[in-house]
Amino acid sequence: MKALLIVDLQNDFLPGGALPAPDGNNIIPVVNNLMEDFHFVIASKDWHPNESVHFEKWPVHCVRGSLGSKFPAALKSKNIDLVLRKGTEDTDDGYSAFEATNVNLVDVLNEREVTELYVCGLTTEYCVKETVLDAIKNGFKTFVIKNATEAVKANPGDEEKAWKVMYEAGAVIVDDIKYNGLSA
Ligand code: VGL
Ligand code: ZN
Repeated sequence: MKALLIVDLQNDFLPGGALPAPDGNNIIPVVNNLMEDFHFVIASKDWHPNESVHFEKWPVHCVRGSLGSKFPAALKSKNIDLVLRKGTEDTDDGYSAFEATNVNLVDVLNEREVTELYVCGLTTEYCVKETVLDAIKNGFKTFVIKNATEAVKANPGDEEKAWKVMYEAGAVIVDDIKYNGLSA
């Protein structure tokens, strides 16, 4: 069984938001299409308290319940089966979706007999990368859908490095799974 995991596709990571991936809007229609191909769709949300050590590194973003924390209106969010909340404490960054505090993601995936995890979303260098590395560590066959993933581009070179790190850790980078015959 395969599942789609959409990482942090939230207003604050899109143009006009507090910490935008400059080309983030490009992935919304791609993700809308992808969701049709999966029986189990999970989406993580960065869900920070008002004050957090995380905001020593980053502008204030994705404060729980704020407009910036919401899914963009253009995302067909009714197709999401499970929302994960992460970065919920003020103690650390909580980049990885496997650090969700409302559910134990490993348990959920095991219960649903998910063996193949397809990851996409925002942002390549941080939450997508950390989620992918944790997925591999936990033994899931992990794909990253490149044309449904965008970078925040905070530091030059980090985006390329993130793709390399994910690839070298064992992630399979796919471009558009519809055209690779993997979506059946
Ligand atoms: C993220 C920076 C800070 C992300 C979250 O979703 O990639 N990046 N918080
Ligand atoms: Zn954050």
